[in-house]
Amino acid sequence: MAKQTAAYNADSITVLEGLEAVRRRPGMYIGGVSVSGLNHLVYEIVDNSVDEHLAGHCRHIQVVLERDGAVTVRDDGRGIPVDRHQKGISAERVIFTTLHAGGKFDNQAYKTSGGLHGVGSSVVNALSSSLQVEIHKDGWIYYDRYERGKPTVELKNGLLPKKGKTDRTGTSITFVPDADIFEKTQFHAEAIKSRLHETAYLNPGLEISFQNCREGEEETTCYLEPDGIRAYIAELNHGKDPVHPIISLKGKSEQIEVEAAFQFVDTFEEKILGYCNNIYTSEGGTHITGFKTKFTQIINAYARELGILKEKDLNFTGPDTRCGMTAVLAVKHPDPIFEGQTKTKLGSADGARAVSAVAGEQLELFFDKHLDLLKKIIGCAEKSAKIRKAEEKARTNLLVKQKFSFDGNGKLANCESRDAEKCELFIVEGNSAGGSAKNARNRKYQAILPIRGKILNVEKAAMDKVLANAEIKSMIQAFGCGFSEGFGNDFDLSKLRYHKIIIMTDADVDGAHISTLLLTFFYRFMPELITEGHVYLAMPPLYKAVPSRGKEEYLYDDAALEKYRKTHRNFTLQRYKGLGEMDADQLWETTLNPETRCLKRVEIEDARMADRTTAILMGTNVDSRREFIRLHANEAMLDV
Ligand code: TSJ
Repeated sequence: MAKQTAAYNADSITVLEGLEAVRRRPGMYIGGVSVSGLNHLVYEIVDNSVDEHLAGHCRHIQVVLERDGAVTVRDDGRGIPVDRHQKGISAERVIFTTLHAGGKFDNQAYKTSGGLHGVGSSVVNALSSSLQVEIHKDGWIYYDRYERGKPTVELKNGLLPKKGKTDRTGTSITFVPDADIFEKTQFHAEAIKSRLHETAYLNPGLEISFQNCREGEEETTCYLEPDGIRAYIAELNHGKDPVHPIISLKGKSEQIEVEAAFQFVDTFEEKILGYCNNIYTSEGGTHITGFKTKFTQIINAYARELGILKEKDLNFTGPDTRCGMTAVLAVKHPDPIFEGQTKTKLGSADGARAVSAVAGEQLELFFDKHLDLLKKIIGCAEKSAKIRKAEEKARTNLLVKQKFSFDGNGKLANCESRDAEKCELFIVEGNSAGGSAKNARNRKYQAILPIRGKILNVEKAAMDKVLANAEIKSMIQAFGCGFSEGFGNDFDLSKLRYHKIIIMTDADVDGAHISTLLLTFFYRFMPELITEGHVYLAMPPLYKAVPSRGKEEYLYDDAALEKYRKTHRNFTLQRYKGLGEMDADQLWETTLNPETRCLKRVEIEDARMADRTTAILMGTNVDSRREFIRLHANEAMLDV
């Protein structure tokens, strides 16, 4: 009998067709085949162990990046059921070969506990060149193995083979991502660590260890956060000036468990992270709105009661009351509905009622006892309202000006087309390069906005300074979609006039710095621009190689130069120091022409990590920046 025959009954044929569909269109199941999709495989598997923890049976999860490129996830839970399932084969087989609910197009992700387990594990199996399972259960060690989703182990009587005795219980999965599917198969260790830490914050009492065994990266880290989301707030506010000690609350209403922690810091930012059943709800949802509405209501009520708001005064706005707030809101819902483009928006209406009820009751109890603290928080709202009013004035002036001069201050060389989808805006460092770009471009679809030297670092500047900055004003005007920060949200992506915004700077340290400043500005004021994939970096060539015979060639990085050296002997090399050194034809061919140029799209894999890194690198705290640079110095490429 052939080795795999046991797996092929009528059921498993449809099963394998299902997994084949995953392999044909992996993006539909894991979002994409770049590094973030790759990391997603790990999260899918870890989530199963977290479910086992939520069911009350698992205290320790271990994640190991193996030296050979595999990853192992191990837990000390009850072990995946191995008994014969109704289809006559081991339940474990069913879990790894059946497409479960929880795909991108299902209404709900998964239930808190006792519900669906193994969600996504068949997807991981389909996308792995090999996947091994080891289950410790009932005194035995069971094992199974798959290649590209197909079992390679023969069942005996429909049951898994045993490979020895054990005195513990648990599940261990080791898999190798399929190089035929993924662009790269190297997991992003920092992103995985960040995600594991987040999981530890959300599950106090769960210990998650991370081990990197890859050559040159060896490390072991352990995440255990008994203080839960309070400790999470402490991390999020690390390096900032807190206005008061962290406040947290907890309760249950309509079967929904609600937990929240928050702390105001001396910034103008509002940062509220929402979770439902351990899933980060990046698109927000009812739990967030319930919390916000209640919080604003309570602050206004107290402010009136204390006479801080007089009869003639208007209420604080919602954003006023949250100015400087960092909050984490975690709910456990028995049967949540997820909505939105990426199914990361909590839609369940009872979510708002439950959070509002729990937060309302608990906050009143707390503030009644801690008036000093309450006054500090109202102080933040007062400060915000004052700046908002000044702001509104500045904004009206800006909008009036914008109406009368469509193209801003005249530096923008706009394109002829108004078809935003086809239009591109190049933000070019320096007037001289800007001039060449204006001559070189395709006037129909390519607009050029030259900016002078270093723009303002928005991470360090106050709002009114940011809005007064000429470079920033001309960008806001050129994009056409407003901006969002602090007070009110005027940003409207549908008004964006260019679907590609391309940063074009010299390939040197100053150029990199200018790119960073621009990205910081976009990230803080128009994050959708980045998350929706509209921001690009132009890649001007570093060298031009002219061989004694044959065609000249542009080389875009040092790796390309190395390769060129191997295949060519006699050639002269021209190193481009700046965009200004290229004539219009060269600029067109290397950087502007959509047929021949090279662009990098800016992506954010982990918004939480990006946010922290932005604060560290561009903010005012010098010590944490120095520490970050010390830790990451060996990853940097130096310009010499
Ligand atoms: F999904 C998976 F297969 F990929 C996977 C599952 C991966 C890993 C690393 C762990 C797990 C997993 C599953 N850990 N623990 C469990 N537990 C169960 O599946 C389980 C055990 C016992 C019972 C029971 O009712 O006795 C029920 C379940 C769902």
